[in-house]
Amino acid sequence: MRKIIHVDMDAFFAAVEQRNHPELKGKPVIVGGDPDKRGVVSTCSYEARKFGIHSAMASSLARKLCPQAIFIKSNFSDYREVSNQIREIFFEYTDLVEPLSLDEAYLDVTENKFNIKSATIIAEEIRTKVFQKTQLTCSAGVSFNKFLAKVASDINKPNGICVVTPAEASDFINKLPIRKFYGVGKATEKHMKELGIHYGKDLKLFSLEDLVYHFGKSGFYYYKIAHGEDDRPVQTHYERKSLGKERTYAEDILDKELIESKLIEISDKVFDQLTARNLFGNCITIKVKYYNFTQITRSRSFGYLVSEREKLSEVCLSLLQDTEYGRIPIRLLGVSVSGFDLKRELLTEELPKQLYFDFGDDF
Ligand code: TTP
Ligand code: MG
Repeated sequence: MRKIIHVDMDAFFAAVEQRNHPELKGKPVIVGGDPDKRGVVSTCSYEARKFGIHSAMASSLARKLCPQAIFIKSNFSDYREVSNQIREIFFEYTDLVEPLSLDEAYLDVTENKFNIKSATIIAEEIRTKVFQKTQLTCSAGVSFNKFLAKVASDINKPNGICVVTPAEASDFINKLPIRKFYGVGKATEKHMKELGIHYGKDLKLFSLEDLVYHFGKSGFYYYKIAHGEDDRPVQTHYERKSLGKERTYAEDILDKELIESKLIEISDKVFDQLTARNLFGNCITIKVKYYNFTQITRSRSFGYLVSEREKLSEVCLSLLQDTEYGRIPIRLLGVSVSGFDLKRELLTEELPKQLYFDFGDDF
């Protein structure tokens, strides 16, 4: 059985800002978009969370909830520096490190460089070293698979640790509110609650067939995690699955031509980044968020890799035809390309297959 640790920094961007500007300590600090320019909150200090503020909330709403909050622009080079420091600490213990973002990673410490038997001891050592090195706190989850370790790291946040042993797993899952299950977002939570699923124990009552019936492919995942099963290894070489860009505009846009030109702008940026990475994909997705925050995605797949700038923008524009643009004001546009694993030989082959589907929220 594996020994997995999930480490996640506490209020990461905000904590770095409070460390770098001691006058901000103990205060509600919000990192992210300007409330006057329709930005969104990247994260906020725990002092700000007491007011109900959270990541991805409109900054203007955050300011309403807590007028005394201090807004700070993000400083990515500072966050990257800390991120590198904590990764160095992880690598002292194992090479099996899978970073999920700047502030979190999975570690497989089944075998480790100090031959320490207890993953809990390693997690505590890491937390101590992270604090000594960065003056920042983190939280850790320790368990025998990624799913449980990830959920556990959130349980005693901030500056906490939670260990879920094989013997405790079943009870732990029984009591877990379904929103805490990694991968269950707002929409799925609502759907589950309608089915009477509030805690892990309720999810366990559903058969695999039932869950697939209600949730499609994700049903397999929900079934497995409800039973504490997750055999995904800690992946050290993460392969990029998609590349995308999106833009939120200072003012909602209704004008059709303007929207089209904005979309081409994004499409060109994405194309530049793909070219820089020598990547081409066969699936193109656009995302449109309307003024009222409802959002849709439209996708198209090809039997070959799209390798031309004009083709990419042309497909984006044609996908746009299937949205309410020009009728409903738009606040955000996005373009993403995926499906990089088609063989290179297919680069120029023409149209053997065309699929069309709507991803709903899963951009
Ligand atoms: P999280 O680990 O999700 O959040 P956090 O570290 O701020 O707070 P905690 O873990 O204690 O709950 O994300 C890490 C950083 O990623 C966060 O500090 C800012 C950034 N981020 C965004 O920019 N936008 C987002 O929507 C989220 C969730 C995070
Ligand atoms: Mg965090």
